[in-house]
Amino acid sequence: NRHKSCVLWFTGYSGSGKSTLANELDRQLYDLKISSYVLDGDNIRHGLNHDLGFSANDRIENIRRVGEVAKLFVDSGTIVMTAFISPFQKDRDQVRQLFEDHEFIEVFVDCPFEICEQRDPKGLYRKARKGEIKDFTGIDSPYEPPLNPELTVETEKHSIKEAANQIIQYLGQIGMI
Ligand code: GGZ
Repeated sequence: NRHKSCVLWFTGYSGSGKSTLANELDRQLYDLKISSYVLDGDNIRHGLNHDLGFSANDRIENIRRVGEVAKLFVDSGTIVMTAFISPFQKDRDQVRQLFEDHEFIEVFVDCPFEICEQRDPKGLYRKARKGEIKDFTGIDSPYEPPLNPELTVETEKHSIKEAANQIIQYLGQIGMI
């Protein structure tokens, strides 16, 4: 299939559904015979960025490197999805600068903080509340919601399939796929 390439830059709290959504989209794009790839903590923080933690400076460097890697994927003709909290607007804006206007699609995975904390899929919020993890996003480390995202998906109100469909529809509308 002929398609352009871009980065879908997901941002949102831990537990908001970024990785789940990115992986669902990856599957749907595969069915459409479109080459895609997911960058997330599993393949980046355990490898390339294993030297980085969760201080503000380490998060800044994490996002900077992910942006550069995402650019390589876009250059290779892939639709790349990044699933990182990416809590700071300034850093997301700096990554945006690496791309052509149509290539960078900021997707706000919007889920109320209280719901993310209730979901607590990995028990990390509980640990953070007990003080066993520090600098936890939304507890003792800030999250800046996007000011002007291309897309917002509400994962409290919609299923992952519905949110993925919304994004596929958007990619169709802008002529990306
Ligand atoms: C936030 C943390 C922290 C702290 C470990 N704060 O739900 P998860 O587990 O899989 O997603 C979270 C992930 C966040 O890493 P990112 O690379 O996305 O963060 S950033 O973009 O801010 O650099 C969570 C886990 O790592 N985790 N400690 N202190 N999340």
